[in-house]
Amino acid sequence: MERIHIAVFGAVNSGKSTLVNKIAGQELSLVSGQPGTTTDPVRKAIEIPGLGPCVLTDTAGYGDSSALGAERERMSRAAIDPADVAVLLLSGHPDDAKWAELLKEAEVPTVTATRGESAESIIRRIAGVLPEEENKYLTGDLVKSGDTVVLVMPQDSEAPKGRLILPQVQVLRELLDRECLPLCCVPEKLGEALSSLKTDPALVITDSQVFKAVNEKIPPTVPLTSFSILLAGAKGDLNVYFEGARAIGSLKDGDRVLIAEACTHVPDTEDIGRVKIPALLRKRAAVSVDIAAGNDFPEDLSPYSLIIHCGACVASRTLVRARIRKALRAGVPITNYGIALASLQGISERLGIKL
Ligand SMILES: Nc1nc2c(ncn2[C@@H]2O[C@H](COP(=O)(O)OP(=O)(O)OP(=O)(O)O)[C@@H](O)[C@H]2O)c(=O)[nH]1
Ligand SMILES: [Mg+2]
Repeated sequence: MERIHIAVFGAVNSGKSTLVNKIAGQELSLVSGQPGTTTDPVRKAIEIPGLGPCVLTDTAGYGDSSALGAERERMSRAAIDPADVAVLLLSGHPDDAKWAELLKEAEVPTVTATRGESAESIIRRIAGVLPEEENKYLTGDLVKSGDTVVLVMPQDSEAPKGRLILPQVQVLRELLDRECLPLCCVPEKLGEALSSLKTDPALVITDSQVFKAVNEKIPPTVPLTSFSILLAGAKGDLNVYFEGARAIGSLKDGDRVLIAEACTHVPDTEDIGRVKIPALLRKRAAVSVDIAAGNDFPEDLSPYSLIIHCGACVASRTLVRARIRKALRAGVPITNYGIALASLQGISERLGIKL
């Protein structure tokens, strides 16, 4: 289950931090009579009785006329996309209505509050506007109990020391829950893994960086997918991404492509988003590539001909879907790392993607 992201907005000095502390039942955020006490968004993972595991975000809000006011408001706006629910504290500020409208446009379920309302009452109303949780398997209907599934997981210099990355752990756990028989190997051992089996596996799931090599080693009748495509389906929208991948074919010299990464890991020389995808794109056309990492996602998407989003292993479904909506509204095609790689390596047919 993903944590519920709750973000509190309201005018400067209206009582946002007081409200946050009330909801949290503890002192998360500094309260003072001095306007502009909260500067950068304050985030904390907490357990809220009645809601469960949440991430509660206090913001600087709006209406701060000091030198940094506009920057603080920009940071507050960036807290809208990851929010599953917004609490808008109304205080009679002239911008209250504008923010109610912003939240509505972003399609974030919103609870309005006023000073002095009890935490219990606000929490009850938050629970009332939460969207129903879709609890679906990453592996969907690709596998069933008893199926052998081969997982190809390169452990190269990009892999973290001593552990597996989250999508691999999630898929592995899910296969165990679904009573499948997972067989893990590095790409170099795929041949041996396959020949150790009495029958072909029901599915091969690979890291998308080695799609091509894996595809060449497995029988054409064995279904093939990638960790990143499984995640893309669960967190984003595969149809939108497949449609977006078509735009790769029509990229022209001078076009701009936005690579959006949800995490802010240290860039590595073999980095997929910063190196591999741009290099493959540039084999097609002399495009320029911008990178947006973490919460940083451009307000204005109009300069871009294509957006390629990471697998979003650390980002919530809400954040990814908010970005997809923004891209669609701006008329900019959006796709995903795994699907872009499949398309760039000319093996999208193998994945059942019609481009
Ligand atoms: N009486 C009363 N005072 C409140 C209430 N909520 C906030 N205050 C007071 O209002 C002042 C501002 O409260 P904060 O919670 O820091 O407000 P904020 O919106 O987080 O302020 P900034 O971070 O500066 O934007 C403090 O002096 C609080 O004690 C309330 O419900 N009742
Ligand atoms: Mg505050």
